[in-house]
Amino acid sequence: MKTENLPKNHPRYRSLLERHRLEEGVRKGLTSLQGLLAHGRGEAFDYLFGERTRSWARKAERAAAAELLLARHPVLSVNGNTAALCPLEMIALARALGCRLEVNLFYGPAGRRKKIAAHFKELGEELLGAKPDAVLKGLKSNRARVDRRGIFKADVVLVPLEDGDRTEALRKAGKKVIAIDLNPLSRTARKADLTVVDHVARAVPAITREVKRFKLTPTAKLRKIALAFDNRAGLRQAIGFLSPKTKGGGKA
Ligand code: PTJ
Repeated sequence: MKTENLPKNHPRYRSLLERHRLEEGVRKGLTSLQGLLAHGRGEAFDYLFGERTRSWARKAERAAAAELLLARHPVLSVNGNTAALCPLEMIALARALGCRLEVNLFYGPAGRRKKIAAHFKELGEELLGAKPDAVLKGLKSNRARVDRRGIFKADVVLVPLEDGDRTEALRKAGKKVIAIDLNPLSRTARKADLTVVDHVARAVPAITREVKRFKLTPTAKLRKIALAFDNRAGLRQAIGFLSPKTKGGGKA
């Protein structure tokens, strides 16, 4: 079915549209098949959260904006799912911050990085990472291959829909990691410095709005906001929200 033929009055229109975008992403060689499975898991969490940005996520998005504005060299990482779901939103955030986007993938084939870079170029943005020229230590996957001008040099990296290994490697390399992950129990969520437990398509524009709102905010105030943020408390809140629903079902 074409995007324009999706029934706009369908109660699950948003979800249909996203699935359609990802399907298109796979067809264009941007998104991996595994990305579809990962999205399914994310959707299940989002369903339980009522498909809206909850209070813990709003706080995390505010703190993420402060961290990104305080950073010397922030970089936003792009994978196959974000390339299909919210490329314009990722570009808008990079422009609000005046920083670069870098494609970084877990799954092959090698040509997918170039396809994602070409997709962003069509949308008016040059991505880093199509021709990686540096290696992030401690990682065996494709994700180790980074750009010297981007993730390699970054002090703060935004990693939407991530696997825990890279989060750990980035932290070991002395970088601050901001993750966007709907699963508050995931290794990424627990390993990141700051975790936004929200749908990436809502989280990225929310962070952009906060960045714009903070543009004239003094550095000292931004530091205060970033320091006051308690990642563990946010994760506990998200897990607690799920607990009555998951524990209530009788004997396992
Ligand atoms: O394009 P690649 O090769 O870099 O691969 C990207 C995926 C996402 C396939 C890869 O990184 C992967 O396998 O990730 P995981 O380990 O499945 O983790 C993805 C996490 O993102 C899971 O915890 C999901 O719950 C979560 N997630 C999925 N969809 C969304 C999401 N979080 C926020 N917004 C979503 N839309």
